[in-house]
Amino acid sequence: MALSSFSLFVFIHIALFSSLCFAGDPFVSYELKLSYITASPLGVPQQVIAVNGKFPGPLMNVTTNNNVVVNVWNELDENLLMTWPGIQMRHNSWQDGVLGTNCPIPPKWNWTYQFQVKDQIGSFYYFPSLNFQKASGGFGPLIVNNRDIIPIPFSQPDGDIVFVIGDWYTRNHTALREVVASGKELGMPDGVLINGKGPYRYNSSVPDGIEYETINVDPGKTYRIRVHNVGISTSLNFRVQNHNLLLVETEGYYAMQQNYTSFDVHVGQSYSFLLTMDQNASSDYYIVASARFVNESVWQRVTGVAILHYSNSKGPASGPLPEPINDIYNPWAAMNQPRSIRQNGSASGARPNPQGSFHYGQINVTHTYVIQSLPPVTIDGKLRSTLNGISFVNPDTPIRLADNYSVKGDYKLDFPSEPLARPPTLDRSVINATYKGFIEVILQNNDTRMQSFHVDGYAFFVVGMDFGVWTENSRSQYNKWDGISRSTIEVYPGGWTAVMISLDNTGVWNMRVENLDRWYLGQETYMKIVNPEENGETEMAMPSNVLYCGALGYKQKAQSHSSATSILNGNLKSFIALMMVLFSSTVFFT
Ligand SMILES: *[C@@H]1O[C@H](CO)[C@@H](O)[C@H](O)[C@H]1NC(C)=O
Ligand SMILES: *[C@@H]1O[C@H](CO)[C@@H](O)[C@H](O)[C@H]1NC(C)=O
Ligand SMILES: *[C@@H]1O[C@H](CO)[C@@H](O)[C@H](O)[C@H]1NC(C)=O
Ligand SMILES: *[C@@H]1O[C@H](CO)[C@@H](O)[C@H](O)[C@H]1NC(C)=O
Ligand SMILES: *[C@@H]1O[C@H](CO)[C@@H](O)[C@H](O)[C@H]1NC(C)=O
Ligand SMILES: *[C@@H]1O[C@H](CO)[C@@H](O)[C@H](O)[C@H]1NC(C)=O
Ligand SMILES: *[C@@H]1O[C@H](CO)[C@@H](O)[C@H](O)[C@H]1NC(C)=O
Ligand SMILES: *[C@@H]1O[C@H](CO)[C@@H](O)[C@H](O)[C@H]1NC(C)=O
Ligand SMILES: *[C@@H]1O[C@H](CO)[C@@H](O)[C@H](O)[C@H]1NC(C)=O
Ligand SMILES: *[C@@H]1O[C@H](CO)[C@@H](O)[C@H](O)[C@H]1NC(C)=O
Ligand SMILES: *[C@@H]1O[C@H](CO)[C@@H](O)[C@H](O)[C@H]1NC(C)=O
Ligand SMILES: CC(=O)N[C@H]1CO[C@H](CO)[C@@H](O)[C@@H]1O
Repeated sequence: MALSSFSLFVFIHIALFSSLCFAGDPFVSYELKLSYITASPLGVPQQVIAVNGKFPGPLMNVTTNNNVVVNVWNELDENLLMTWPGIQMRHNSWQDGVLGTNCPIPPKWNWTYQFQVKDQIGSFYYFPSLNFQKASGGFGPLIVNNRDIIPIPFSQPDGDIVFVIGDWYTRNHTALREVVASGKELGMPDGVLINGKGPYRYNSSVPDGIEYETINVDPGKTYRIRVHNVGISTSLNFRVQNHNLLLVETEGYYAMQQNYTSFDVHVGQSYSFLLTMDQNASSDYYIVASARFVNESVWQRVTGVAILHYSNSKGPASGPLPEPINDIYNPWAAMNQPRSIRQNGSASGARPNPQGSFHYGQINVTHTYVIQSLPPVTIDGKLRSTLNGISFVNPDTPIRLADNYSVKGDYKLDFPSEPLARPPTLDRSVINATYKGFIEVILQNNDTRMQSFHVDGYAFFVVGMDFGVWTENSRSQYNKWDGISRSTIEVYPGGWTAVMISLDNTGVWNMRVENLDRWYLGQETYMKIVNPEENGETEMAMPSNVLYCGALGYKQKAQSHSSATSILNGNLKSFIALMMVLFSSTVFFT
């Protein structure tokens, strides 16, 4: 009793103190505990990573400009970092949760992230970024709602339904990462999960007794469905039998609304669609997420099936699954789908002004980067994957921490602007990007598989996509008017995608191939963006709870979890420290 009221007292003071930095926007708090559970999503018992005992993890449901405080507890037996792709963390890469920005949270420790979802709306997810853990779970959805005063470009839906989909193996993440590290391909997944559950038994090829997802709906209503591909490496075609998917949002930006009968969701991507219950409910309907851009007759088991159940349904779904668009052997036709996604420039985004008021097509490019993926190669006797011939090695000390304490030789600012004519190497090369620059990034996929490319801290404009090798002439086909903004984009094998990024967010930002097997082998780098002028638009200060590691590991104090007394002592110490800070800042400002 005394302890909890004391903790509350401390918490209020922390909130007060923090609000000095965060201009009065509301705080929302979450506790996320990551632990192992045994689950059998495909009928085979296996080790799964749960969040607060749930798989997938709970929804984080926040609103534009909220200050989000997330206390992450690592109850695993290995290091952990939680990352939030698409959340832009303005000037605050300290909270991004990847090895170049944060020291890992050791087993049995907790660490509190604090970030503002400044000027953002949309559908996102969180996941553990280290050690291939995402292959065992630890992920969950994150929604940033619009503020009440900001209109949305469609009628208020009758409900909100999240689909967390992804390929899945019955082997655990330690087994899978050993396969990848030993230089082998993972091979065909064992299935696709929808919200952590296996396929409905649509025919006898599906084993009996698997738990499947059922979505209950009412006839005539329209729901906003949010679809996230949290899988390892498989592109998925998502479709709902007899229903259209009206695309409305890609990773935080409103798209021109268009109907699709099925939609390709690549690894790491998020979309919102409106789904209208306009059928006669003669039966339930299948919801399908099936492997794409593979030999689908061989990969048949890599299919997730859930059930859409109208409250007036007259019986179970039966018969064959709805077909995906039959164009995989004509990839040019398949590429028409991502090319058809356009930004709705007249819709309000997170702010009342229209999303399209920033005319990116008229801004002069300050630098062009051509970033090429190649199939994995052997470097120093180990299989590694590369970008521009460099297989990234994470610095021992996170980059901005190393900068702050003048740690030498931690990383290099020499990531090349185009592929190098030299043998592939392992290196710590980071892009030296220019603050306020406007860059063009060409992603050239010379690997044999579909890849998703992701940038932390930013959304980029997707301006072009085609097959073959990009040349300067390719610019003539760029979309300079209504290219969609987003943070994760597919790059077709044997093709390229061009994006433009306005470098207005200081910090160190991860750029990676989201396909976990390739990322794990080094297909990533960082952009370092520093404002050379101290004009207030600089990075946020390092957080007071920053973890130290690498060359600065000696500075890290042990975290005590032994007894209530030591927690009380810890709180007492931080309370006194906070009072001192409050006191001194009061003195300073008055
Ligand atoms: C999420 O928050 C929004 C706005 O506060 C609310 O309307 C909605 O019901 C919440 N969703 C869930 C699933 O809690
Ligand atoms: C760990 O959790 C405790 C209890 O909620 C909290 O007081 C403490 O600040 C957390 N530690 C870190 C490093 O965030
Ligand atoms: C674009 O947004 C406007 C403003 O909210 C909306 O009225 C319009 O229907 C949207 N257009 C499309 C094609 O989505
Ligand atoms: C993970 O997989 C490995 C290899 O199959 C196995 O030895 C290990 O017991 C598994 N771990 C757990 C906790 O299931
Ligand atoms: C999308 O399809 C639905 C029927 O499922 C229809 O009512 C709606 O008008 C279509 N919208 C557009 C923009 O084509
Ligand atoms: C419901 O619609 C299906 C086609 O979508 C049709 O085959 C069936 O006859 C309809 N059933 C009723 C009861 O109207
Ligand atoms: C898909 O695999 C089957 C079985 O191995 C093979 O017969 C077929 O030719 C393959 N299709 C393509 C397009 O590669
Ligand atoms: C099960 O369904 C799949 C896809 O709809 C089909 O290819 C396969 O032949 C079916 N298998 C059986 C045993 O009916
Ligand atoms: C872009 O560059 C062109 C030619 O180099 C120049 O004339 C123009 O003023 C520049 N535009 C802007 C907005 O800086
Ligand atoms: C990084 O770029 C800045 C200019 O933007 C330049 O002053 C600095 O020397 C560069 N650093 C390195 C190591 O190339
Ligand atoms: C190091 O971090 C502290 C606290 O954030 C800050 O005051 C100081 O300016 C930083 N020093 C450098 C060299 O970045
Ligand atoms: C899959 C792919 O794009 N392969 C290409 C890689 O680049 C060489 C030449 O640079 C092409 O010949 C391959 O077709």
